[in-house]
Order: sequence, then C-alpha cells, then structure tokens
Amino acid sequence: MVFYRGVSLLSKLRSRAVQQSNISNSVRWLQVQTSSGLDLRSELQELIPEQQDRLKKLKSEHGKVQLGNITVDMVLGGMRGMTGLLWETSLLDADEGIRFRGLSIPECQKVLPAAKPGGEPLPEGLLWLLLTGKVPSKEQVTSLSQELQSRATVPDHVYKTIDALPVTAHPMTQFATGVMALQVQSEFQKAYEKGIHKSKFWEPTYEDSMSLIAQVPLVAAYIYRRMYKNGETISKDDSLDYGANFAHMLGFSSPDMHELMRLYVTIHSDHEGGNVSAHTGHLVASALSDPYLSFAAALNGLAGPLHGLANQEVLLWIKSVVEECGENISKEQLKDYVWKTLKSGKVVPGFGHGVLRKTDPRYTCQREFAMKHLPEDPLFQLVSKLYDVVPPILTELGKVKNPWPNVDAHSGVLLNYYGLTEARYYTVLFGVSRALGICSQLIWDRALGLPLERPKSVTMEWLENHCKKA
Ligand code: NMX
Ligand code: MLT
Repeated sequence: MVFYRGVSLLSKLRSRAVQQSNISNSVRWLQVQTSSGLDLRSELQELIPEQQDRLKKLKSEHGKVQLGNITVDMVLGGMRGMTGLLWETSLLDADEGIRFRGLSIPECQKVLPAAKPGGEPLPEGLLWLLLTGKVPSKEQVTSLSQELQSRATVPDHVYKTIDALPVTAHPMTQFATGVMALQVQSEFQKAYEKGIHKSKFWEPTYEDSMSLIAQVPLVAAYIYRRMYKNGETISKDDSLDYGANFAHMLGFSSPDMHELMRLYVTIHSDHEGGNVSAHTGHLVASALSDPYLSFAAALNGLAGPLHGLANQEVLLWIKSVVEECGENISKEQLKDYVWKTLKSGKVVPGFGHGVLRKTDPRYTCQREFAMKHLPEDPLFQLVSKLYDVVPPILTELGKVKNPWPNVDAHSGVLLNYYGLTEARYYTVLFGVSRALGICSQLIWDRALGLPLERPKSVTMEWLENHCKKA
C-alpha cells in the first residue's frame, strides 16, 4: 500500500543538512534520524526519559536566561512577538514558514512515505514524525495505519448527540459536539479518577489521543453525509490509509482527491503552539483536562473567521466575486472588488498572518498541486490572479503586516474542483487535521509534566501607573 521513497533521498537530505553551516545543523541532523521499532508507543516510551532529562537540565542550567522584553504594545496587541510557550512538534519561521520537527513541507514531501511513487506524504508518517522527531519507514507507517484503523470506532451515542442538533447547525458546532460526546470514553479521566501517579499521565493521554485521531474522520464524515447527502453514510475501508479513507467516507473515490486529502491533512496538522486552536488545546489540557475536552475547546477556536473558518470565507468570497463579475474577471475588476470588500469594513480572507511575513509554504504546495492536477480550473486561475492583485492593495493600506496569502487562500478551490463544494464544511477538514498536531504535543505535555498555564493579567490602570513610573 505504501511506497517509501527511500534511503537515497534521505541521505541527500542528510548530507545537505550536514553541509549547512548554521547553528541548527546538529539539531536538523538529529531530527531527520530514522527509527526502527514498529510500535509507536514503545518508541515514545524509549524517548521520554531522555527528553525529561533534557528539560530538567534546561531548567536548572538556564532557567533565568531572558528571552526578551515585554512591552505595553505586546500586552495590548494579542501577545504578538511574546515568546511564552513550549511546543516541541513544530516551529514557525516568519519568512520560511512551518517546519515539522525541523523538516519543511518540501522536505516532508521528499522523505515521508507516500501511497504511490512521487505522491503526497501519508498523514500517518507525519504523525509519527511529530510524535518522535524521527522519519518513519514504510513498515512503521503501515503499522500506525493499522493501529488507527483498529481504534476507528465511534459509539452510537455520539451520532445520536449530533442528531439532536438541527441539521442546519454549523458543521463546526456539530463537530465540537461530537468530540465532546466522545469524551465519555476518556481513558485519562478514568485513570485520574482511580488515582494514577503523575509519572504515568502520558500513557492514558496517548490512548485517548490516538483514539481521538482515529475517530475524528468518522465523526466528520458523518456530519458531512448528514448535512449534504441525506444522511447516507459510507463505512470505513480498512484497506485504505488515513487520508484516503477519510475522503472515501466523505464520498470521494477519485485517486487525485485521495492524494489531495493526504496533502491537506499533512499540511494543516500543526503550526507551532501560539495559534488559537493549538494554544487553546494546550491551555485547556494544562488543567489536566483530557484530550477530548482539550481538543473540543481547540475546535471552538478554530471555528472563528480570523482562524480556521477563513477557509470557508475564502471560497464564499471567491464565489461572490464570480457571481458579481463572472469567472473571467479582469485584474482591474478584481482590484475594485477587493477595495469594495475593504471599504465595507471586512478583511480579505486568506491573506495576512499573525506571525508569517511571506507567502505561506502551505499555500505554495497547494498551488503546486493545482498546477499539476487542475491548471485550467477557472477558480484556480482566479486564485492566481488574487496573488497578483491583493498584496499590493493590502500593502497600500499601510497597516497590514503581511500582505501575502496564507493556507486558507488556496484549499477551497482544490476541494471545490473535486466536488467537495460545501464551503461551510471546510473548517471541519482543518479540524480533523489539527487533531494530529494538538494531540501529539499534548502527549508530550503530559510526558514532560508541563505545568498549569496561568499568565499574569493587568488592568489599564495598572499599565498607566506602571508607565508613569517607568
Ligand atoms: N484584510 C484586511 N485587513 C487586514 C488583513 C486582511 N487580510 N490582514 C490584516 N489586516 C488588518 C487587521 O485587521 C488590522 O487592522 P486594524 O488595525 O484596523 O485592526 C491591521 O491590518 C494589522 O493587522 P496585522 O498585524 O497585519 O494582523 P494580525 O496579526 O492582527 O491578524 C490575521 C492576522 C490572520 C487575523 C489577519 O491577517 C486577517 O484578518 N486575515 C484575514 C483572515 C484570515 O485569512 N485568517 C486566516 C489565518 C490563517 N489561519 O488559518 O488561521
Ligand atoms: C494556523 O495554521 O494555525 C494558522 O496559520 C494561524 C497561526 O499560525 O496563527
């Protein structure tokens, strides 16, 4: 089922990493190591003590080292630029974009196992990488696929709980409700009630996290079929990998759509720790809330239009452009439309970012996918025109820190091309993928014994008085 693109590419990547003369060399080298065991849990069990020691050493030797100054602007500006979180699974560079355990998206596309030669990475491989920091082999990915398949069952009460909501309820409301209903089977909650020792917290967290990752595609597919396909559900197919099976349960059998889903789930999974969904999941989990409670909270953050819901907003906005001006809209007409959106007090969805300052590499890899599979699609061509038209306008506004497109600017037209046209559903797909990142870090939160998150807040009066004295 799975094709592994081999040791030669990995060696090339390694030797390139070794040749680079920057300080991160040794870290990158470690990060592209391969691992050997087939059982992910045992692999983790081996890694945890050394990472616990590493954290202890960091704390005892460098605990008092300063990481920067906090300004009033930072406090009033949504904590931008304030380093305040430990997040092991990925790191975002403002110019380069995301690296999953040190690997960029193009590097992941090269070294992670794929379903076919030259194909997109399998999300299971990315999950293995996020959890262990090691590139998995074909056999490890197959074994993880099987583990997820064996956990992919959803109790009937979950579907009944979703059915209690009106079918018109937003898909993200239905999704978060479904995840909350899954919570009744939390192994962590049961173990905590029985008095589990805190050194063992990561174990039931692993169980819950892996089950949750396995279950979310079923819940998500149920919601899609309930809302848009008269409730006619499609059973899972255990012969398929995670991404392909998700597409299959939604009702899509085209091999290209299966490839798209693998890419989609891989690239949306993690975006370091400060984004609203990841940070929410981490914060809630810091109270020792179990993975289901934490991930449901994360989904509620993802459902906001400035965050994950932007993928819905982009396609709806693009469709409104087409409705008003037609598919073959000129760049001049498009400029007018963008200005009209801005003048009505709205944002241009899919552009800008809280941290990134260049085009999102997640946008770029989706663009490459489109150029390969749907170069003539009129909506793809419209998205390409937006790439030329929007950044100069946002720059002209004078206040937008990043005028370039983000991940959400592209995903909708790809899905729409393959027949997944219901834009209101798109954030659910983002949510399924984000389970991989949030849950991976959550296992590490418990393994490292990270504490309750509780930053200090102040009032305007406190700030005024402080500034007078400063
Ligand atoms: N269209 C119009 N105005 C914008 C945009 C945009 N795309 N991006 C930023 N601005 C405005 C922003 O609203 C703010 O205005 P004001 O001072 O009047 O409140 C000003 O520019 C400065 O904002 P920034 O510091 O550049 O951005 P910030 O870090 O505050 O926000 C986003 C980041 C992502 C919320 C913002 O760029 C945005 O609203 N983008 C559109 C929505 C979107 O695509 N979100 C998805 C992000 C990715 N994801 O999946 O989560
Ligand atoms: C994400 O993927 O979470 C978004 O790009 C938002 C962010 O990183 O802040």
